[in-house]
Amino acid sequence: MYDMLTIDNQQITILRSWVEEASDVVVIAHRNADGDAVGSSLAIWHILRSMGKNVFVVLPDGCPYTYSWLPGSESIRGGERQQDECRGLLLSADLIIAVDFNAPYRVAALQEALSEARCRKVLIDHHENPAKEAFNLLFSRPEISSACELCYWVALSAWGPDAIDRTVATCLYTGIRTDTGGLSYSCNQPSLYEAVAALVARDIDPERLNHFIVDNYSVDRLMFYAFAISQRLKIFPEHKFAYFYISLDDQHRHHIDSVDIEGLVNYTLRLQQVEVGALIREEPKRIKVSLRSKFDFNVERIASQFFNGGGHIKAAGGDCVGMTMKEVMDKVENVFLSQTR
Ligand SMILES: [Mn+2]
Repeated sequence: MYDMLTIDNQQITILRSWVEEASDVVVIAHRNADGDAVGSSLAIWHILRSMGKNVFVVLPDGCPYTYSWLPGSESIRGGERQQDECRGLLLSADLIIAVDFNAPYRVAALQEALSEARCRKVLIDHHENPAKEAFNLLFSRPEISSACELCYWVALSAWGPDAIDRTVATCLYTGIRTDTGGLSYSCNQPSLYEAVAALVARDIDPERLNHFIVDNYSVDRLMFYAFAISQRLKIFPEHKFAYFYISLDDQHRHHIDSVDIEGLVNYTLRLQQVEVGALIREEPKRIKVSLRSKFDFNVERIASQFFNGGGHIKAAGGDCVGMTMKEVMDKVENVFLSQTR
């Protein structure tokens, strides 16, 4: 027997009719887009385009170069230079579909336009604690691996298997692959493997895709990781905790940008003694804190309680504004060295 993911039928009926009635649709995902954000927004874009919709993907800071090989990525709007265009698209849309984020603040500079837009807004997401008041229809499933997996089940329920062609499957597989670290976390639900099997059956060549998704480091990025691991990692074995701290200067000296730092935090969990890891990263206007955990420690709670953020039980993040790197390091140490596990 297959373990399909059940999606509420009434909600699917509403989604189908709203899409049918709309002609201009905007699909939007969070700032610092990752594979799941790019994959899920492009998948929805391809599906709606096939239906003849006038549809745009808007990402607050554009498509990260690491996913510029995904089909349709060249059409993505976003970034500093296209901000006015993105605002205009949001404000004049008939329907907005938000994927892979749970609250308007996660689209940064586009938050106001997203909130001000008067059209119907649909959320398809897997983060904890969605801002229910900001959306008219919510497919919110925190137990699901990725927005891409959820989009698969929603699209299958709404438009049937034919809506998911090889191109859509490529986008969806990419997000599932990245958000589960290659099926190594958020991977306890049988429905995940059903979705992956169905996508692989669309002839997507996962081996080849994995090279694009994973084996894409620049030399600078690899050398930066070597530097970070040898010079910017603090380990507290007695507290089962470790963290990286990366300044803007570190980033400039190694010629890397924020996309290149994604994933560094996961190296903390590679340590046998470590059960919770963090990455503190300086950005021009804030200091970002990313958190990861093994087993049952809830970093989502820590992110929302101490760092104005949120996310998932085992992967979450937030930030500190108006604090120095040293102050954030002290705060992180205070928070985690006092937690019992
Ligand atoms: Mn995601």
